[in-house]
Amino acid sequence: MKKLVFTSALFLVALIAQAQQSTALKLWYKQPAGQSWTDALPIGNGRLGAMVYGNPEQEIIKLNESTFWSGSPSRNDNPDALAALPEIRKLIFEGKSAEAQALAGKAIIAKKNSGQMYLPVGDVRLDFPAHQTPQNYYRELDLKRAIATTTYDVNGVHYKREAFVSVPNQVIVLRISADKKNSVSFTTHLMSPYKTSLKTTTNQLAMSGLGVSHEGVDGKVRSHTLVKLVPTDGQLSRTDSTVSVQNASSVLLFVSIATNVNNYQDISADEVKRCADYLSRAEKIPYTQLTANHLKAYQSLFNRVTLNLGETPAAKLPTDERIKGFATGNDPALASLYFQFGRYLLISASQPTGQAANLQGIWNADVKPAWDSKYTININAEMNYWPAEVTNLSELHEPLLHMTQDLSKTGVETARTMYGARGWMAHHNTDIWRSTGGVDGAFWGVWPMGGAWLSQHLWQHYLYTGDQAFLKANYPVLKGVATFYKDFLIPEPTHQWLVVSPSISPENSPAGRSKASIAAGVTMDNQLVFDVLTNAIRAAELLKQDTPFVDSLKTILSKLPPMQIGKHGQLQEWLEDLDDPNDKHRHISHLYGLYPSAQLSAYRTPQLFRAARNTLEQRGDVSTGWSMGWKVNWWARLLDGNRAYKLITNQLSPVGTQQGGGTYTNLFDAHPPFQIDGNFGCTAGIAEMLMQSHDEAIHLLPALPDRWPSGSVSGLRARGGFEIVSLLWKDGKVASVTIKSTLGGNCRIRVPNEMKAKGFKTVLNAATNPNPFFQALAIKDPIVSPDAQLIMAKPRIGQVYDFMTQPGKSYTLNL
Ligand code: FUC
Repeated sequence: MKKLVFTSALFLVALIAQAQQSTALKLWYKQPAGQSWTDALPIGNGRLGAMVYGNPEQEIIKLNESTFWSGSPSRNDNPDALAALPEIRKLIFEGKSAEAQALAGKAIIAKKNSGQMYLPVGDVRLDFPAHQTPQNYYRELDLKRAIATTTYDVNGVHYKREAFVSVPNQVIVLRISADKKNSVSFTTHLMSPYKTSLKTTTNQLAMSGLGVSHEGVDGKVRSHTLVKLVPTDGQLSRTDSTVSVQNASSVLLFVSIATNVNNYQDISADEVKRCADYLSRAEKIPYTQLTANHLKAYQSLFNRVTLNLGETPAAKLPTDERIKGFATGNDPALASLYFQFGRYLLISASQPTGQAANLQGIWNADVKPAWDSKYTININAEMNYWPAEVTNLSELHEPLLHMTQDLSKTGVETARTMYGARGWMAHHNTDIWRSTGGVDGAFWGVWPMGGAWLSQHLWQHYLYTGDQAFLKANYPVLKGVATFYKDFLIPEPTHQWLVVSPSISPENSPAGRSKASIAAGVTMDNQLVFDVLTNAIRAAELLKQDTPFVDSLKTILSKLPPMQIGKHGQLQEWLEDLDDPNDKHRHISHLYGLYPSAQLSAYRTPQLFRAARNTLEQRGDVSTGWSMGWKVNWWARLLDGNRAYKLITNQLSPVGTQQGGGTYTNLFDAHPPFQIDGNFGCTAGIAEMLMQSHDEAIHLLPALPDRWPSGSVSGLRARGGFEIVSLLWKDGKVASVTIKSTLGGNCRIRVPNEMKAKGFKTVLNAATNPNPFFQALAIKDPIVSPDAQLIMAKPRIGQVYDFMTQPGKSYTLNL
C-alpha cells in the first residue's frame, strides 16, 4: 500500500467541527407541555423512562420502568394447530382461503393471551402554587447532554429545573434551583393509575405497585418507587401522601424505581431492596459528579456521530414551529436534529442487559396502550434497531439480540407443539415473557416468520463488527431458525417450489380475496427464508462445522421460489399475480428484499430493482409513521435521494396535517398514536441516503437529495468493520473521505465523482469484492409477466475504488 495523501484532511476535520458547533442540537419551546404527553420531553437510561412536562405551576414527570408489564411468565401456544395443519394447508392450495383462515383462526391463534402490556409506573408531580404567571418561559431537551431543562421567572426570581436519567447511577435526577436564596417551595406527590400503597417519611415518598392481570395471566410484577428530596436548606414537612419543601435555595430530587423481574422466566427479585440500593448508592454522589458520570456515559455513545446538512435561519425557531414549516420551507438542520434525536432515543431506550425498545421505546403513560406497547415483530421491533449499527451504536443492539436469543428458547416449544418442527420460531408479536404464539386474529397473526426476521439482526451485527466470538455463540440460534424452515417448508402444487404455509404477507390481503390474507409462498417469506438459510450456511462455513447440514440447506435454497414481476410491472407480493396497483396498504412487506435485506440491487438485479420501484410508486407516499420511515430507506436504496427527501418531509409534518402519520411537537413519530419505530426508521433512512454498505461496496452519497448539496458526516459505520471517520461533500460531490478499518481487508468504495486515487486501484464495476463481508447474495433470475412493462434506466455507476486496509489504520481520499 502506497502512502496516501493526507494534505487537506486536517483542514476538513476542522471545518466539520466548526459546522457541528453552530448546529444547536436542541429541542426547545416557548411554552410548557400542559397536559399533552406528546409535548413533554423524553429522557431515559434504557431501564428508567420519564416524560418531563415543564409546567411551572405543576411539574409532571411520567414514570416508566422497562420491566413493569402486565401478567407474569406465560406462553400462548395453541395446541390445536398441529392437528389442523394439514387441512389448513390443503384448503390454501385448493384456493379456499376463507375456510383456511377460519380454521387457522381457531387452531393457530392463541385462545386467550395475545401478549401482555407494557405498563406505566405513575407520576411524580410537584406543585408550585405561586408559579401561576411565569415570565420568560423556556424549555429544552439538549441532545448533546441528554438533559431536559425548564427556566422561567416569577417575581423577579429566575427558576431552573434540570432533569436527566443516569445510566451509571440508575436513578432519575431532578434539580430545582433559583437565583435567589430560599426561593424554592413546592409539594411533591407520587401517584399511579393503579391501586398502590403510598407511604411518606420526612424527605421521602415510597410507592408499591402491582402489575395488572391481563387476558387470563395473573399480574405478578411488583414495582417499587422512591422519591427522595434533598434540599440545600429550608424546611421539609409531610402529610400521609405528600412531602413539601419550603424556602430552599435548591432541591435535588431522586427518583428510584425497581421491579421484581430478573428475566422472562424469573420474577423472584426483591424490588424494595433493589430500589433502595439504587437510591442509596446515587444519593451519596454529589450533583456535579452525578452529572459528570451521566455526561461521560451518554456522550461516549452520542458523540460518535456528527451530521451537518447545513443551517438556515429556520434553525433559530422553536422546534414546534420548525416542524410546521419543514415541508414548505428550507430547514436542513431539522433533518439532522431528527436524525440525532433518533440516536438519542436509542441511547435512552435501549441499553445493554436491559429490555429491547418496545413499540413506544420505554415511554408509555396509558393503562391500555395501543397494541399493548409490546413488540410487533413483523416490522416494528426490527425497525427500532435499524439505526443501531450504521449510526455507531452497536452495543445498544444487544437488548434486541438478547430478546432473539430468548425467543430461540421459548420458540422451540411453539415450533414443536404447533407445527411438529424442530428448531425455533415466533409469530408476529412477542412481549417481555417472550411469548411466541399467534395473536390478534388469523388475518394478522398467522405469520410464522418472526424468528426469521429477528435472526437477521444477529447476522447483521456480525457483518458490521466481524465479531467471531459473537458469531460462534449465536450460531445455534441461526441454525435453530434454519432448522425450523427445513422442517416446515412444503412443496406447492404448481412448480414444487418449497414454500412457507400457512402464512400471510403481513397484514395485507390480495385483491379478489377480500378479508382473507392467508396464503402460501408469499414473496416476503421466500426472501426471509432465503436470508435465514444463507446466514446459517455462511455462519457454518465460517465456523467450519456442520457440512451435511449446510448441504441440506443448499438443496432447499435451490428449490425456493424465484421473485416474480407481475403484470403491472410490480414486484409480486404473492406467489400468484394478484397485486392491485391501487392498493395503498402501509405494509409493503415484499420490499423487505430491497431493505433491510440486500437481495435487490441496481447493479446485480436491475429488473427486480425496477419492479420494486414500480411497487413503491403504486403504493404512494403518505402512510402511517413507520411505513413512511421504511419508505425513506427504500427510496435511498433505490438511489433516489429526492424521493427519499420527499418522504422525510411527509414524516416531518405536524400530526393531523396529512392523512397518515407525522411528527408530534416533541419530535415523536405518529402512527398515530405515538409509535417510536418511525423515529428510528427515518433515522436509519437518513444514514442510508448518505452511505450504504450492503451491495459489495461502501457507497458514498448514494441518495443525496438536491436539498443537501453540501455537508458532512462523521462516525457512520459500514459492514466489514469500517468506520466513515469523516465524509465531506460539496455541490453533490465527495470532497474528502477518511475511512478507518478495524478488521482489515479490501475496502471498496463507490463514489459519485472521481477522486484523487493515487495508491488506489480503480475497479471495474463487475469485479467481485474479495472482502467476505461484502459478498453479494446469489439471487435467482425473476420470472417476468409477459404483460409487465419495465422501463429500464441505467444506474449511476460513479467511480469504484479498491484499496487494501490494515486493522486500526485510516485512509483518506480527496477530490
Ligand atoms: C402492525 C402494523 C400497525 C401497527 C402495529 C403496532 O400491526 O400493521 O400499523 O404499527 O403493528
